[in-house]
Amino acid sequence: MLRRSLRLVISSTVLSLLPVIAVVGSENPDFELEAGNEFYLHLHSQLQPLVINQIHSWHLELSNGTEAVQGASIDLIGGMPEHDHGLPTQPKVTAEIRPGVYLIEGIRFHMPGAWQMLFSIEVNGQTTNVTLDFHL
Ligand SMILES: [Cu+2]
Repeated sequence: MLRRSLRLVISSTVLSLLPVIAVVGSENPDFELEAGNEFYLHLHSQLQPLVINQIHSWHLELSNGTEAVQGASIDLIGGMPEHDHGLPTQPKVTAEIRPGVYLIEGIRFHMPGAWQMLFSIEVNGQTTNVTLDFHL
């Protein structure tokens, strides 16, 4: 039985030109991330509560603080740094289902512990990397 304890440690790493930033959590399987005052991410799991071994989708809502950011190209990878392995699947953004809302399909976490997701967001030729750390 997996009880999901949501303790969020969120950090953002911006590889390109933007300053690094971070941190806000919420109580359900939603995650809020901020990258350099430039982007705000709201990640919403379609699987609630978030449990292991179920393939599911997330919605990634991307805004610049005032409006939706449309047409972004988003890649993601995930894994467990402490175990030195990745996700058992290769989730992908498959659609922008509403302006600024991106559908990520194929997410599955196969063990409890500390997970990390790295989002690479390209808008207008600039790439911003944002890291989400959380516990399952
Ligand atoms: Cu592991």
